[in-house]
Amino acid sequence: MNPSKKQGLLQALRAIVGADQVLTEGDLSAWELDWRKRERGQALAVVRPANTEEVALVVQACASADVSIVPQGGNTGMVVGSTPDASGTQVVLSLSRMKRIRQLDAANLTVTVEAGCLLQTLQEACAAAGFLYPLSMASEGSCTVGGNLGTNAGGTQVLRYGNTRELCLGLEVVTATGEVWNGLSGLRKDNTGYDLRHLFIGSEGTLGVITAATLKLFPMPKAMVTAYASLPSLDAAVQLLGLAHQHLSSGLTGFEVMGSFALSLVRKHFPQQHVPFAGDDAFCVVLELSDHDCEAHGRALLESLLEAALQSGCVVDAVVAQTQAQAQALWHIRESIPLAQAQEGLNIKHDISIAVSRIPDFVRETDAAIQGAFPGARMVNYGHLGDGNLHYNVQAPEGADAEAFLREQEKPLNALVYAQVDRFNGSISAEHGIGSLKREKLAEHKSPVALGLMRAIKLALDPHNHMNPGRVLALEPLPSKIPGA
Ligand code: FAD
Ligand code: 2HG
Ligand code: ZN
Repeated sequence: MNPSKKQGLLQALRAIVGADQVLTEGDLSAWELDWRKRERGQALAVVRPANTEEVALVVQACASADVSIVPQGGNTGMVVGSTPDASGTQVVLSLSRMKRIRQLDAANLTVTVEAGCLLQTLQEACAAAGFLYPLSMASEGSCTVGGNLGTNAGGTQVLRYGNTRELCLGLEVVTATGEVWNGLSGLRKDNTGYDLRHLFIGSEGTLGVITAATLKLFPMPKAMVTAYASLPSLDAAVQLLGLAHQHLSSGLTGFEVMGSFALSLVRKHFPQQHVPFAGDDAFCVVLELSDHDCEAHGRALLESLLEAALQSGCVVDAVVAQTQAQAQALWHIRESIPLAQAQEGLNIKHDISIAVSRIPDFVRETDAAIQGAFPGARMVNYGHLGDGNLHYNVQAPEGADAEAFLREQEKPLNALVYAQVDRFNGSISAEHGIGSLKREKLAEHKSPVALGLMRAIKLALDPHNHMNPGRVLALEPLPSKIPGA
């Protein structure tokens, strides 16, 4: 980029947000390096606006200078979508200063919040007012509402409350041309044409910048009871899930499965945690029941489920947390798996979804194929079984150079896994999105008609490809018309 043009843009950005909110020097790795340490980029600048008007002016200034923007929240994404490329020509637009909770409307059961608010801060504010904002995931202390919306994040409560898309009633967005669209109506019914919010949710910053959202709240359950069970197989976990639906109905708010190798990584890297059932059982499950009556009622329901499961043989052993601290410790085991994987070294992730009923066959077949083709590859299998969403991850063989393993084996290994996902009619991205890591895979696994429609939407909303270019879609060659038109 021509230096005087660059200086001109930096000057304009400083005038909009203040000189101290335009970062160009020092260690910018918090913004330039992705969470998984897969790629390090270089930003032209990190810009931190304070409000929606400033975001609009920043977008306008970048558009005039023909400079692209990478919206960023907590930078906890898993698919390299929130960091700049290595060109030094992209502006990282960090929403971290826009964290106000604008309004909690108790009668409407909604909260309107700015995009940079941390998920945990939102949960806590809602809880203090007696409401539940149910989105929950291990990154909640660092990820933001805008990032949750940008990726349509899932987490551990989806089987009862849905993913972020289902929790969102309205958005405020700065478009690629710098206009502000205020769609923060908070209405549960509004059939006035195309529902624009759904275009921006899950668009990973490629269509515009989400600056605020109106989200659904729920009454806070009287009690949440957590159990932890060990099981002989994944088939048994699916059987337990069926029993849990029958016994607990809509009270079932969490059902997470964890393979024994995934748990061994938690034991290895976080020895201070007590991980129950260290034996040979193949899988463990964390189950959560939310009860609107009382704790004793919830506990009795969960215990009767586990009794039935022990009798049927799908559960080998189980504990029910007796205190909130015990419940947290059990959840903490599950939530520590991504961190334990990171400690173990670079790894390959497959965030896939498959019909729950077909998951055991998928895993049996795919495990065998991987062991045949990549001897010693270590399967880190866990995830949101209640949603049919597995984190079917792979760690390099014990003692191997993980970087070399990824360099040489990631492509063929992904090809094997995603061919299996196709065979089982699944999805190659259940909750993390596409970013740049899965962009080529999307082109291989999505239908040409769907890809053509997605490109048409991108070009209509962001004709100059300024918004997070290179994420989700490759725009070359440009489609000449909507397929079938
Ligand atoms: P970022 O990483 O900053 O951005 C993610 C994407 O959204 C990027 O494409 C970015 O450009 C875009 N974006 C960010 N803000 C905006 C905005 N305001 N407007 C438009 N686009 C925007 N994910 C799950 O779904 N379920 C899980 O259970 C889960 N668990 C996790 C556990 C750990 C330990 C970690 C590290 C991550 C986990 N994630 C999970 C992934 C990640 O936390 C989520 O995707 C989260 O929603 C990202 O939020 P963020 O603020 O960090 O977004
Ligand atoms: C989780 O469910 C996250 O813990 C992260 O989605 C998954 O690290 C992963 O593969
Ligand atoms: Zn997950």
